[in-house]
Amino acid sequence: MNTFRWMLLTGAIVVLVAAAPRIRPPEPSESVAFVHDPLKRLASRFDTFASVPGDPRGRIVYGTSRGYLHLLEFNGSRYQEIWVSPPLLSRIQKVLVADLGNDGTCQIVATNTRGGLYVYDVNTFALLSRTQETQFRSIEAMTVSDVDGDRRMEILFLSENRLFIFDAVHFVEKWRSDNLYRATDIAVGDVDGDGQQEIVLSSGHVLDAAFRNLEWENTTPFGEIIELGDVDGDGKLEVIGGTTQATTIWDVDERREKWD
Ligand SMILES: [Ca+2]
Ligand SMILES: [Ca+2]
Ligand SMILES: [Ca+2]
Repeated sequence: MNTFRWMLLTGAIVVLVAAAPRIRPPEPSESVAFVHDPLKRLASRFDTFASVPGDPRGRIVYGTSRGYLHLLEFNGSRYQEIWVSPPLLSRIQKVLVADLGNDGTCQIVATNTRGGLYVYDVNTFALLSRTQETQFRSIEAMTVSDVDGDRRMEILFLSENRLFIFDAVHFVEKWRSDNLYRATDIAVGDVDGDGQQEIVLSSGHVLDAAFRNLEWENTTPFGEIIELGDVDGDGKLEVIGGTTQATTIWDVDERREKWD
């Protein structure tokens, strides 16, 4: 092959390569998101996984059947464990991370099967609060929400069917229900669109969040698990109840199951 032909051939190859559609390598943020997602997904699948809200370090907390809390941090390419709690004596059944005091720092709230409720600082890992050994025998459901409107969170939980509200910052009992509710899940939100929060129990009970009087009792439980969401876009939250594999939706303001 003479030099001229050789130049033509290499020139053609260069043109062809340049013209070929390129497979764009993933941007760094895309690959981060890709690695993040499987673990973030765990938080939506398991009550025992929770991500630290708005955390640039992508931290995730989870609790295990062996009774430990683990905190993972994303280092840019993978998760690394940066903390393990002391043994919390029994199976961890629920983990939440929230800014309880509305001061910009988050806390871990976890419950175990022996009625233990623990609050840890997510930055220093200090144990901030815990229930005493014999204080509660079980905790069936737990959430955090500001139910009295002072911008700081309360911890709401059901123990042996009684609803308790604890001040999350000072960890003192603010209220307990006289009534018993056979509920396995709890959520807080304005489900009737009147601008006031309600406490919704999976047992089918809807309580005013501030005064805790019963606003509505459904004829059947909402389900094993409940979540609140505006699924019809009318600006009001519906109660979505059922199991992980069965969904029913209630319009609380209309006090009926939502029909398709
Ligand atoms: Ca509050
Ligand atoms: Ca309301
Ligand atoms: Ca709605």
